[in-house]
Amino acid sequence: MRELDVIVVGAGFAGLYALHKLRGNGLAVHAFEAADDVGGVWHWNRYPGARCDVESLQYSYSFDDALQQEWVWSERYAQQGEILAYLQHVADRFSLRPLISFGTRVTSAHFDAAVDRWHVTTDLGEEATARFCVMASGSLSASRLPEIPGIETFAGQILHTGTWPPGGVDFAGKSVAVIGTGSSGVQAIPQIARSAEQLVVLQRTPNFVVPARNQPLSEEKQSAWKAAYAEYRAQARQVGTLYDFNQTSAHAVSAQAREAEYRRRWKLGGVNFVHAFNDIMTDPVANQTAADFVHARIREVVNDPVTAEKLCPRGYPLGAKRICVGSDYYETFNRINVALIDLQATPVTAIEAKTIRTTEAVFAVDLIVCATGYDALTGALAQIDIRGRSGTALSAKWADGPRNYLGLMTADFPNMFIVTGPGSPSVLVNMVVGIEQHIDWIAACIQHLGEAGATRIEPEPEAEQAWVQQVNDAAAETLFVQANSWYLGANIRGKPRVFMPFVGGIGRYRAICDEVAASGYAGFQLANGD
Ligand code: N01
Repeated sequence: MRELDVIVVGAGFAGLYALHKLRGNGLAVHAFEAADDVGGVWHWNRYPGARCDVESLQYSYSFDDALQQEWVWSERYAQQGEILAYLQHVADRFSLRPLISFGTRVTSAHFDAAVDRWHVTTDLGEEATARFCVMASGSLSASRLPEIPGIETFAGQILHTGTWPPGGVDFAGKSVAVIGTGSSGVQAIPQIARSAEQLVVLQRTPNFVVPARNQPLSEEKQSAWKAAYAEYRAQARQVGTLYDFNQTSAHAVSAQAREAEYRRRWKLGGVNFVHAFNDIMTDPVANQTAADFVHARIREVVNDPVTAEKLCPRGYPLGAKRICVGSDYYETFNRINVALIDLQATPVTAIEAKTIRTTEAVFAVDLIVCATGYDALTGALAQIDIRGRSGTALSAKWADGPRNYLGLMTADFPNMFIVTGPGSPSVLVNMVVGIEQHIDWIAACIQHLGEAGATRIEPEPEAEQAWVQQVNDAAAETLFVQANSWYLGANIRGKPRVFMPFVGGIGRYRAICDEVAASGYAGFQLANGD
């Protein structure tokens, strides 16, 4: 049995940095990773078109200046393969592979209060114990297949974008159905349409899709950015991703000026569009001006007016479901080999052998691609039998929502840290910035415990309660809560409806976490079990 200081679950962006940082602090650390290589979501999400929608120069580690200076990105938004190559490079450059058991899924983690240690088991029957557990198991890593009548009897191949086969898929000559039009579907649909014979897109809810305007990254842009990296990274620590944040209200300018600003951002491409005015995510009327602008662009691009109307999102604010960034997304619906089915108007009634039947039509299909998303933020943890000090399962404790303090820890589960999980800015900010902030905080916390002679740290229930309230209050001030999104757990039947990420921003969140640490870990109980 391995006897460690820290067990890390997962070897994606978070797990790799945790290994590097904690080993650097002199700790015996080891990671278990279900995949056969590093990469996390960038290992699994190999679907055609998969790329990041945060710019490459920002979606990368900042902890090592030589790394950020030497690594060369080829495009404005890196493709999955390039991000995976980057993470493989990081694993090799910092000699992290010997610290990882690949092809090994953690199945249980139980806290033994008699000795203040976590006891972990894996699907290969391995056992390990450690003083601390760092859950770097991903926010969007537990994929989910849709509940559609008869899908289990489909005679063709069923794929999920989040568990794509490593060898790729040949769509030539095939009739393909894509279910789901979130970020993954929006990226995959144009690519699949180019190679498949026929593509039918089954859309339940249209999303707002802004153009990516991806392009090769010029040497000049890359050099200029790298020369100013110190300054840019410092800014990113306060805002997550550097966008052009307009501090003006959408109401403060004329209709023409508003339109001009939306047009300017639409032309530049990317998530920057959402920051055109400072009240888009808080004021429904301001939000509607942005939504109207997108509707007009959809009608402009899509030739068939009926299809265009089906693609126009309605009934929820722009940005309240994660905005999608696409390349040729709306244009794809002008292709003669692509059909769009509005599942709200004409739901699927049956899937039989190799056909999909809706209330209106029947489609012959060889292959179904499910771009149907994830059990977000809590799903990966729920797959592990995690039991705390009192023996209670984490899933039982979180039955009414993921109660936690600072998103980092949860009462009754001492010495277990959660990286970019519920209660932290997590998926609302640049994930790499959020990950580095969390790992740095965790590393400093573990060091502090050593210096203080404490063997255990755990949130106080009152601090946890207050933090959950603060996270809820922050969300309630925004339009985020007005959509049936995975942020709220609305995509999973029976999941409690709680807005999970902290919307207050990474700068404010970082300040709160730093203040807690500086005050001797206010809101936490530190104890020595000797
Ligand atoms: O998943 P999603 P995703 N029948 O949950 C539909 C990140 N990401 O994998 O909205 C029919 O967003 C569902 O419909 P509805 C990013 O944070 C980033 O696309 O529930 N349809 C929805 O359309 C993103 O937000 C990048 O009505 C069903 C879709 O499936 C997150 O991952 C790329 C259905 C699921 O969309 C998740 O994105 C990819 C059913 N039974 C992902 N069940 C980039 O960086 C679900 N749907 C660019």
